[in-house]
Amino acid sequence: MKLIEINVYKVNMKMKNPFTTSFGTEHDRLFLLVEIKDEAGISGWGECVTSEQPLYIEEFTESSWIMLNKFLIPLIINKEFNHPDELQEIFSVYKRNNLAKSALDAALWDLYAKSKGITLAEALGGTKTSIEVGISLGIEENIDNLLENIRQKTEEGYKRIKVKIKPGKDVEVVKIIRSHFPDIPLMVDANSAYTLNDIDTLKKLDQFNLMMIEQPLTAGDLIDHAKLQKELKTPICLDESIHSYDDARKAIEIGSGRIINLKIARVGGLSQAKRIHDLCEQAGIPMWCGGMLESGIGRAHNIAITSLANFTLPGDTASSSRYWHKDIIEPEVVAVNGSLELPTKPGIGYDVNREEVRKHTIEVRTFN
Ligand code: OSB
Ligand code: MG
Repeated sequence: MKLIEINVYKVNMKMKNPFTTSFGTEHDRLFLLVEIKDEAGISGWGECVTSEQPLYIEEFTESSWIMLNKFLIPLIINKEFNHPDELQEIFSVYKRNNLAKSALDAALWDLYAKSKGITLAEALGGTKTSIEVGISLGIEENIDNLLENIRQKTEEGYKRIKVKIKPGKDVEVVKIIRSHFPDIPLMVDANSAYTLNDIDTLKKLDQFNLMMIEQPLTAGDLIDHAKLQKELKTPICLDESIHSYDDARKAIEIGSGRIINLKIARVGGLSQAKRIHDLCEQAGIPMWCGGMLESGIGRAHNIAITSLANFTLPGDTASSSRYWHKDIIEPEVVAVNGSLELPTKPGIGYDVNREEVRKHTIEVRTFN
């Protein structure tokens, strides 16, 4: 594959409903898409899942725009590649910026699978033909709204409900949820909002039979997470803490958690995601694929990686209609009764609706 053209699209899409976490509220998604074309005229697509502000991670849409245009794309434009894994060494000259790197990695994986005539899932070594899907619900000011959301999503068949918590909106909220829904598969996500000083509050969550507590402490706090896990019965699931294979290896070694939420972008792309998958499989660490409020393009990559065997827990790959009035892929992603069929067409397996992409695009950069 010779990468003869790369387009970067800055896109703004209005979300159907605002989404609130311990770090803030998102109303719109301002993110990037990358399209890589080879000499055969095939296009591979990837999504840079940044937000406008660096609240979840240090990268943000404008920083990734610069990272891609000024540093990463010049390293690969007009170069020949046999396999997407080859990007790893080339990109390693620049530190971190995993979300930007991942967008190119994902696009090259799509291009690679399309040029081989196989699905992205097959290219990655995935074996499942359908996957189980959970849903992530934001913090609500009004508890009745949250209860109503949970009721609806449970009725739609989602296989796991995740609710966001933060200090002051935790134990009482979960207690009320459990009093209405004693048996649903339920978990919470703190997005790094606590410290070890909150250990008594976090311990109180043990009584609610939660599947896991996601990322209670700050990213990088592997040692404190290990201390906390020793005090909790509920498994800790790591999200923000895992940026690389070595983070996962160290977390597993010292017992920082018992589950990993793998986000392709956060670890720098599919090549790394696959390595971490294999490590977790060997270590007996269950995993699931987390979401970043993606458009259909990012979601398609999430669906493909979830076809690997060790994604044993339901992921965040909910239906397109949960996020968007109209998605930018065709067909849209539809979970039926909490399950999704893997697409069967080559590459990401969904067509990019260029007209919809155009409607949301505010700036494009073309390299050739
Ligand atoms: O922590 O998993 C998270 C969204 C944006 C940033 C971080 C997170 C999330 C979600 C939403 O939980 C998952 C989704 O439905 O895409
Ligand atoms: Mg999370």
